[in-house]
Amino acid sequence: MDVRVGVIGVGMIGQDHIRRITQVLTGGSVTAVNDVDTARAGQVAAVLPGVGQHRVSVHATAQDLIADGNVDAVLVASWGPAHEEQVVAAIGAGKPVFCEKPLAPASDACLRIMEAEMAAGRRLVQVGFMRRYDAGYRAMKAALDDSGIGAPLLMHCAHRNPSVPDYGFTTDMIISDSAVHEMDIVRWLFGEEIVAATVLTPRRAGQAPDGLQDPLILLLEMANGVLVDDELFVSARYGYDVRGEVVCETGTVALADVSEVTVRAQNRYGGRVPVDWRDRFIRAYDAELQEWLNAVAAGSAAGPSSWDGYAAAAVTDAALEALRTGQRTAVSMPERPEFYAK
Ligand code: NAD
Ligand code: ISE
Repeated sequence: MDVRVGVIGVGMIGQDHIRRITQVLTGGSVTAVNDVDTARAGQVAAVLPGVGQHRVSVHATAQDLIADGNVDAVLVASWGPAHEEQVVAAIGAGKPVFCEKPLAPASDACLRIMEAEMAAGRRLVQVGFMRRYDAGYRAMKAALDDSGIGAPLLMHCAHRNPSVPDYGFTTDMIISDSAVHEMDIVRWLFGEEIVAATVLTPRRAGQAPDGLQDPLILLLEMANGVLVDDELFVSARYGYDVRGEVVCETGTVALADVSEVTVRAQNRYGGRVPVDWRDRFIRAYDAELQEWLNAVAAGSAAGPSSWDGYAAAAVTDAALEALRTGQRTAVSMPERPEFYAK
């Protein structure tokens, strides 16, 4: 039988995940939705197939959805500050939960999620760090693990969005919502924790929305000495562009451009720049959610854990402090609990 999924938050990514569960992946069906925007929840549910005679339920609260007997597992795609309460409630009900990143915008909330999960006695949470499933980053990790080009020394990253959503996207969110992807992917690529963060504020782009300090440069220091520079530019206009190049002792490894073809004509050549994150990481989202459905069906857990969500949030805390003070800020983190052993 399919895993019956209840989706909390049916905005951009909630709807995209519903599309993939319903039309692309195997082994899952959406049986219930909830959103604080009840009209939106109703519109989304109205066009879903449901399961057999059972129409998709629209719940007034996240708690009602989690308690629904037709929901085996919960997908949280609401705004970051709402994640803690919803994930902890799903854990309390003993239901596996896929939570979009960030697990929570600050580390104390992530710690409470970990405590709830450890008290439940088994892993129930997968965090939506989809870059770990991207073919480019996987090939980059394989090249690094192969060690044919020596030890990694530094990494250059760029994370450019064409624009920000029209609800109040803040400078802090460039760190907690956007840079959190690089915080996770470098932990995964290098198998090391991040120990310090510094934030630099270059000249501000004229087209940046009022009050937004855009772009930013984030410097991350890894425990093994690797230094990561991350350019974050969320109103870059021209497209969605995620770049990465690792410099090792005797070679480099970089993400390739992702255009399917390049066209040469009239003494020029060019390719396609992705429109947005849905476009750029479409296969990675498919892969992460298929792995989640498979794990739920098997009664196991996979993918990025609450510890990974927590570790990224601890770096976020340090980076936000660095943004406020202009100072290099150490990351404060306890030992990784045995429960989350690698
Ligand atoms: P969005 O604003 O388009 O959608 C969020 C939806 O959640 C809205 O419909 C809103 O009404 C609803 N919502 C807010 N608080 C709620 C609550 N307490 N209970 C129920 N519903 C609530 O935002 P989005 O872009 O879809 O982002 C949602 C989450 O997904 C965020 O955590 C974001 O960081 C994450 N996200 C991840 C990726 C990725 O690449 N992995 C991409 C985009 C967004
Ligand atoms: C968004 O929430 C995402 O997660 C996207 O992947 C990222 O590129 C964007 O900057 C975030 O706002």
